[in-house]
Amino acid sequence: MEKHLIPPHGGTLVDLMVGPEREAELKRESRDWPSWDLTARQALDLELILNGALSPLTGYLTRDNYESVLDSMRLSGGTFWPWPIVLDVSEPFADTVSDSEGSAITLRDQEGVMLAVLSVTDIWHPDRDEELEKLFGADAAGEAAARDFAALTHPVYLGGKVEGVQLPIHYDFPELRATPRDLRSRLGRRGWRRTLSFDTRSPIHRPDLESTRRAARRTDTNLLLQPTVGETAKEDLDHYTRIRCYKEAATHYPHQTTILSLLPAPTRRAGVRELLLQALLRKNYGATHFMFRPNANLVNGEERELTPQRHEVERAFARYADELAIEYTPFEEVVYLADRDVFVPAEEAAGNGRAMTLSEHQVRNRLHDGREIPDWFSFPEVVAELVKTYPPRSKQGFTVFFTGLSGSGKSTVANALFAKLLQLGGRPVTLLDGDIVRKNLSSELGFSREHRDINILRIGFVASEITKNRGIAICAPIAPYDHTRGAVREMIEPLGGFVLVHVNTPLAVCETRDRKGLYAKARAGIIKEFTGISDPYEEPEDAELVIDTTDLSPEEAVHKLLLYLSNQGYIEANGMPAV
Ligand code: PPS
Repeated sequence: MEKHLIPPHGGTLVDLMVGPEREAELKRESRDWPSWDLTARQALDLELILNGALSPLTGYLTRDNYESVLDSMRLSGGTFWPWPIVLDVSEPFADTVSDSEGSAITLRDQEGVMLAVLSVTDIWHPDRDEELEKLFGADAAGEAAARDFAALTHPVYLGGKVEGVQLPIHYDFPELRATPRDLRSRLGRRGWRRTLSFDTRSPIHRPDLESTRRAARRTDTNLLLQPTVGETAKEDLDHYTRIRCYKEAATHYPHQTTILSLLPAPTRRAGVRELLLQALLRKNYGATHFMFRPNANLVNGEERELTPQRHEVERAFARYADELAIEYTPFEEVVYLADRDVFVPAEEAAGNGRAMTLSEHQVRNRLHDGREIPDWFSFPEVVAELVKTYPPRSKQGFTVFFTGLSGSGKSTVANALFAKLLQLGGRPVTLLDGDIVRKNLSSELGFSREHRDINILRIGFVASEITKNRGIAICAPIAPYDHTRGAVREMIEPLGGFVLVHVNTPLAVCETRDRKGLYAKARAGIIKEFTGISDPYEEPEDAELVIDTTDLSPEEAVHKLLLYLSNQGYIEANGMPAV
């Protein structure tokens, strides 16, 4: 161990990976043990336990340690420890584990690969209300985070020592995933005695580069860009894009002054306690200083600060300064002064009307609308990565979802739209017509409410995959139920566009057309549960477009649709065919 580096928490860097002999023994013995498949969040915790990032823990907290941590942020032996690391499991699983001495379980990843063995010494039901209050506090932000945490956490806790067989596998960016041991030896080789670990959940743009370089100068440290890449919230940038952005941004720091290394940790939005834990993790990786970029998230369309107030953080870090040993370094926001082409601390620029900055949300909006990200704000390579992930609407995927009675003209208009969109070119187009789907994807289904729902959700799933991958899906089932159409909308909207088209040709017209002779059969009672005759059709109230084909030709209907898509930015207006 490099002597001049900061000592790990508790004095020794734990390594829980076993040698080949013990591994073979554990694999043999584990055949009769219950297996727990770790959730993504649990796999992150386990990785940090196994690789020593959670030193001095040698497994999951026992019950007395858990209670002590909850009450006083200390392990029962007195070591400072802010957050309870326990394994949460379901009731039925807990029933299969006996709490007698020596009962062991196998911990596996989602694919069933054996990662570790837990020798269970404690099994208990936590008092959830008490736990949430102590961990998350009582303010509104804490409350929302606590709800999410509770929803993701199983009701029974297990504690005991862990032996590692295999570190969780990451196929992406392995070169950026140093263990605490690896990173410490790297810092040692470079002779870095003072290292500032910087955490951020958003991409690094020019102001962040400026802030971090200033902070490193202020604290006389070298810079470790150590973003947390664990699970992400729904509204976050996916971690592949984030990491590609970090790699690009890292090249803009002066050579040899900065290291980029990922921290595979879950994010619980749990305020000060979580930040204290984050600091300990980073200390175990060899950092002497810890800085994070305050995190704002969109809550009901408004940007809301999620990290606790600066004075609260400072107070907590000051209180435990000796035991933490790693120092807290506040993040100083900078703003851009265009007339001088410089960044200055936001405080210095107070009152200067020309000071410029962009929030994460504003960046996202600009990308969404296909507007430019200015050069003063970011690096071209980082912007290029973001544009790949947040293409403007004209390059996003979308779904046009027709709904309406049998014979209303859905299929005809859908087919005409299909042809026009192919003629326009640029994106792959898939037509999921009701009949085609029922012949292939849903061939075993009938027309009960349950079967219709399964059918529509299948169509929705396929359309969502197409939309996600930037294609165009055109669906044309009857889809008679509002609730199910809503579920499809929810599936697709986060991935691209969703346009619900109600083809509301009146029943009488559909029945008169009766191309397939089905209405006659339905009236005669030969076909049961026929939509509009003996089965309900719930008219949509949320359709983006309503068309009635009684007096509208397919060409006219398609023109209406193309106009809508072009106004919304999904297709380029100049490609619009003339009527
Ligand atoms: S649903 O409700 O969305 O699952 O229906 P969908 O998959 O679009 O299938 C509708 C086509 O199936 C034929 N058909 C029936 N429709 C409604 N009710 C009953 N009971 C029924 N039995 C058969 C009918 O031809 C529909 O085709 P379209 O193209 O809509 O006329």
